[in-house]
Amino acid sequence: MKNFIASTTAALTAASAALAAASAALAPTASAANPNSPAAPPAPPANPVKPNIVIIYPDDMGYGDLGVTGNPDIKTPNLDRMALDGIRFSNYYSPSPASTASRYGLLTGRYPIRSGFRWVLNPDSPRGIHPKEITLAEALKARGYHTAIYGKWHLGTTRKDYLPLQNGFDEYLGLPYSNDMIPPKFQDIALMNGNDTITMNPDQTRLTKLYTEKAIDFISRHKKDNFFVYVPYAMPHVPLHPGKEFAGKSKRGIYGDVVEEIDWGVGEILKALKKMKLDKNTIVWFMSDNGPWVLKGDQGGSAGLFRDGKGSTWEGGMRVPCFVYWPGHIAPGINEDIVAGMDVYATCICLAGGEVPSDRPVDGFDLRPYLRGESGPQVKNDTPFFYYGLDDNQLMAVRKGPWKLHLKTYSQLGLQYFDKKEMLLFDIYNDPSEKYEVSAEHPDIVKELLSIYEEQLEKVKREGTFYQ
Ligand SMILES: [Ca+2]
Repeated sequence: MKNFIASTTAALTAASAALAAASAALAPTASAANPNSPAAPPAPPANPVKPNIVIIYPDDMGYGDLGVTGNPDIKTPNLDRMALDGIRFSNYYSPSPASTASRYGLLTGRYPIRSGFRWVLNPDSPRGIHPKEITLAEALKARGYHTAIYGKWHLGTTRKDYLPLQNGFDEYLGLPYSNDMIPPKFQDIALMNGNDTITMNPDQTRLTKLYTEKAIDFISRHKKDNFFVYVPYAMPHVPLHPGKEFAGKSKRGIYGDVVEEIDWGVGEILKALKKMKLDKNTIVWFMSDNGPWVLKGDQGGSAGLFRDGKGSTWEGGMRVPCFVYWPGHIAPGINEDIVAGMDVYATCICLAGGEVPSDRPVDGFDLRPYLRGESGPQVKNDTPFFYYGLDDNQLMAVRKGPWKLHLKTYSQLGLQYFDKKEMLLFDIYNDPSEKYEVSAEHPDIVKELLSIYEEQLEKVKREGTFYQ
């Protein structure tokens, strides 16, 4: 298979200048907010139309990898503050337990089964994001936003059509797929600028800082206009390469070093927004693309109290940190309702004053009521969440309210839980760790969820993909 990137003329550009303009690491600071404060925040005003939008999307960060989500050793003061001063969605699901499919869900608002390609694209995979998809960047561009992505793309590389500039982004700089798809197992990896290659096999210790600085530079160039910046950091996906200011600093070893550097990057972006007086007109989202690579031992993250990790549709594969920050415009607190990456798509389009595409199935919901402090099943019409996994986006499980029914399971760790029993029911609110299998006690719930599962299989098959 022809590789578009490998065939692109290497055009060495001024990326090194961006690298050189490094700023000092933020010193860890105590959280400004008290999580136990009983005082109810004043009701925020209605969400104004057209805020700037920033989405920060690290790779393979687990639910349990941050101070605010219970990690005792990794210092994340900026993310902790963002979570406590913003909304923390404690029942947020990534669209998939794997990278490509997760990014597809985030950027199209659609379950990854609709993509027409497998869940993880290799550098030579013939398919990529279909030109008929309306990405979040395209939808926002149509509303007058300047758009940029700095980081991991992973939605196709073998045709120019698949790359970010042809999918709504004005600017791109980054590795176009996972940072472990490198020699000797894979061919050389490109650091791309737009459609061109800057260099091959870049020094990965510079990536987190580079992406952060590019994002801030883009914001500063568009501070008088609306902008959308998407920062899918390459890490903490292995191989782990902390910048030199962070290497060897964390108690949690090299994994902690890279997470602490990402925390620094988030802090720099928030600080820059404030300095440019854009913080009250910019909504910032932070989510991981999927659960941690627990099989990597101390080089992988922690899913906290959730079972298993990335690749699996156990909670550890898809329940990840999700914070949204927008001072003065959202009601800070914890929201326990079920939300997912596809909802971020719909919400951002609505915030921009646009309309979610109606000529295709879109699975995301507009979460603006949650941003205003509302909650409850009415916001999403009590819609079930579907867990798509394994290597061709199979429907594995369904959740509605507290109940989750697994029809198929897979373990990253190769473990066979519950004696290979096929249908497993859990009460996720009471049993978030999926320890107590209760299908025998609730045959009526099993029946209801099984029927929802079968309906979804049929519906999605009927609706098809742009590749059919
Ligand atoms: Ca990932």
